[in-house]
Amino acid sequence: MRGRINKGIGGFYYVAVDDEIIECKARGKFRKEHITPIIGDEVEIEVKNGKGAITKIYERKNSLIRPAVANIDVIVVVVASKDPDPATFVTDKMLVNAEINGIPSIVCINKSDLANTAELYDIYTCAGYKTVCVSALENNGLDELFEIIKGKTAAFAGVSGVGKSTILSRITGMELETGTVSDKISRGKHTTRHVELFKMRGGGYVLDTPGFSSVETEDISLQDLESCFPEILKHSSNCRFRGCAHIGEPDCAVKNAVLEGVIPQSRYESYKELYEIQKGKKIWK
Ligand SMILES: Nc1nc2c(ncn2[C@@H]2O[C@H](COP(=O)(O)OP(=O)(O)OP(=O)(O)O)[C@@H](O)[C@H]2O)c(=O)[nH]1
Ligand SMILES: [Mg+2]
Ligand SMILES: [Zn+2]
Repeated sequence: MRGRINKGIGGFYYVAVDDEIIECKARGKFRKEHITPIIGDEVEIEVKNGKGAITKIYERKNSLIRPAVANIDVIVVVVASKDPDPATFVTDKMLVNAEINGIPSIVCINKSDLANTAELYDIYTCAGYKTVCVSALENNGLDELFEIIKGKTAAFAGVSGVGKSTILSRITGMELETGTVSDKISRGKHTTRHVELFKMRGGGYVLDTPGFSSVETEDISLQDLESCFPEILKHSSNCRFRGCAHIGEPDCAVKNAVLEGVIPQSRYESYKELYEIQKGKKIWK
């Protein structure tokens, strides 16, 4: 039987076959081959004596490491206008990881009821990302978001407390566990503990993921880093030097665009910080 992994807990995988969920273990051969099934995987399963086993993982269209998800059509990077304050560097790192893996992404600014969203909206539309402003609390803007993701497999990512599970509860009509931001901070824990895939009404899937406070970017060469920032890539062909890193070179079209406000300052800061991080990795390798 062919199915799709919905969630994994304590060594068990829950595989959806049509509308049935079957608890499965992964065959030992996967461990030997260092392959770990992940949520979103298309798999072949066998049921014997009431026990399910994953026997095959179909080739992944794509995958991400954090959150660990596979076969994604779009990543929705959620950021809150307030409570918690917008974490632009983490948001940018998530967008970079999506770019590295060739997965389209959009930005969803939640909690539009708490603070003005215009600045964030400008940053991410200038960067070239489709951006939607919503308030899960007041049920605002969710139709527009739904129109973008319907029929697709959409993974929701973003730091803890931005409201991923609240948005997904609205969209799926299910009651996902949510928790207040002050509670998350006082207990030092995020609410959603596991990645879980849900079917949407009218077709498509959404994946809820645990919010991390920090995200590592995957390895990428310094030359390729600019291609993970669509707005930087767009201007880089006008730099005086080929292979310009847009850090200290003269006549840099990217830095000029930052000065003119065409490239958002916070995006350029993220680029520079990632450039330094990747450069550091190279030295120690
Ligand atoms: N004011 C306001 N609060 C919201 C909104 N959306 C979510 N919240 C609140 O924000 C808090 C965090 O929401 P969650 O849905 O648990 O956040 P999460 O991103 O899933 O967090 P983790 O599972 O820990 O990663 C809850 O108290 C929600 O009620 C919104 O649009 N406006
Ligand atoms: Mg959650
Ligand atoms: Zn340059």
